[in-house]
Amino acid sequence: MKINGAMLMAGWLGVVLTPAGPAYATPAGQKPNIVLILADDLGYGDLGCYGATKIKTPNIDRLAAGGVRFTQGYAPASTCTPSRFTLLTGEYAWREKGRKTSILDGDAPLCIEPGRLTLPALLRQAGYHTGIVGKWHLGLGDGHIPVDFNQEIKPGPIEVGFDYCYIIPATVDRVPDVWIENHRVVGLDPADPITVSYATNISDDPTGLERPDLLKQKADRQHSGTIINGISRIGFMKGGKSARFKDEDLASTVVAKSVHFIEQHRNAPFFLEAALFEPHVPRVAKPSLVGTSACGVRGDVIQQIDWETGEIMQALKKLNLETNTLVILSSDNGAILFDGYYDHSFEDLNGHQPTGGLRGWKYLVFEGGCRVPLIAFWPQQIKPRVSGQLFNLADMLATLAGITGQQVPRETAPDSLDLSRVLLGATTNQIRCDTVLQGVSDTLALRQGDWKFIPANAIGKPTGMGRWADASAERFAESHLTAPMLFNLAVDPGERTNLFEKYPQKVLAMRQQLNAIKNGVSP
Ligand code: NG6
Ligand code: CA
Repeated sequence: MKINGAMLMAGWLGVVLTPAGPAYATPAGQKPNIVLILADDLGYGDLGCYGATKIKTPNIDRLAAGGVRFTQGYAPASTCTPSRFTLLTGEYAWREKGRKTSILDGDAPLCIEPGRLTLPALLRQAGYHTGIVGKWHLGLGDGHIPVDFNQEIKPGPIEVGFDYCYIIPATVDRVPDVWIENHRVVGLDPADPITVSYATNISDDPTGLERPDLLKQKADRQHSGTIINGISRIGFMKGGKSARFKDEDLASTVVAKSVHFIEQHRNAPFFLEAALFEPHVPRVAKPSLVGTSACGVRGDVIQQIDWETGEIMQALKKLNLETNTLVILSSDNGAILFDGYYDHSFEDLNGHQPTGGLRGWKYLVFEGGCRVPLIAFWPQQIKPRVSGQLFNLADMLATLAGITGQQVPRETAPDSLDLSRVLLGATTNQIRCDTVLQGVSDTLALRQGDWKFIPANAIGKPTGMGRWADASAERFAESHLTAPMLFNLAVDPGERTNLFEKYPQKVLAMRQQLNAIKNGVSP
């Protein structure tokens, strides 16, 4: 199918959702609650159920053992903003023109058009209460004037389908370091207004460069802006002192707000996205979890993910909702060790393999950047199993539409496939055969069956590379390839043997398929 702009527009505005076939109803005729736990930079090898031994994740392992654990789950992109954009819209982020969906700063405008059909909007139309707690990173405000954190902040999550939000604007390493509940910064004193800048130092507080002695973690230049809670951030922030969060408290706040949302909506179907902050930098565990893993702070904060998951499951159980709640756990992109703060994550690895031996890291189109843990647990409908079927988080929208008995016009979510039958174990066929993966600087790769094709990138310095100046040499070298790559993942999951010279026809066919998808033909 050829998708053009007009069809996409029609999909956004005139959204017609036809109830389709029976939804997967409970005996009481209720739709399942849906909880999506999305970690930030969690790697394919970071959980016990995916082979980790130095990090203990018993709560998540229980979900995997009692549900379906995917071995071929993908984040649509190897960085947060495009990955989350695709998750919520069912459209590959690279289709959007104008760099609206590259990694966003905390004062960037909203990158999802209000009124567009999104995952939460779809579920809201199906009668769900929809909420998001945690990381947002999809921009705020309409971009006409710079977002003012002292006023009503919109459009944002509420305008694109969530009934409730308790979020931080971007990343924990970016200003402003505050919580926003619906349209307002939480705990803001009007006498101490917030100003944010990514260009000039407007703050009265010292920066990391000025006062390295105040820092809990040393940082690279990019992360050496305003010091907040002993951690220097990207960007500069003035005011809002009473509203600033403490990194040590983030996980407990996510749990408290998530549990509260669940309790409030116990009698109606709800959709909760718990967008966790870990193990993204800066890595700071809550005091009771410091030093609990066998591989340093990165291991501790992954165990914190497990604690958060356990608390959410406990809340569901207490309310007797566990059997009829579909809990999905995944990550927005693959793992990274050094990402701006010298927190010893590399030195403390102790044999742990964050990507489970896959090649590359976050930012790259290699498997280590995009392949992520993906688990779905729903005792009432999902039988325990391990699945090797391809699943891209782009598919979540059409899949949850399928589960809640709705049809989404293909133009509305052009890259989202309804994999509800895959999720529920009703078929063992591969329904998704191709998937496009996006790296930093607009690099794309194609996975097709067992094959992976990575075109040669433009030679030279990809845009934005200056920002990685302090990062590892490996990341720099691997992000601008001068020759195409072709791997057979069935025999070479680590993407070590480049077969592009051996199989020129395959390269040609995959190049054509990637171009066809780029030009609008959905797989
Ligand atoms: C990058 C930051 C990195 C991280 C990332 C976003 C630099 C050098 N690096 O720009 O630390 O914040 O953005 O990560 O600035 S993500 O998971 O939200 O995409
Ligand atoms: Ca991320």
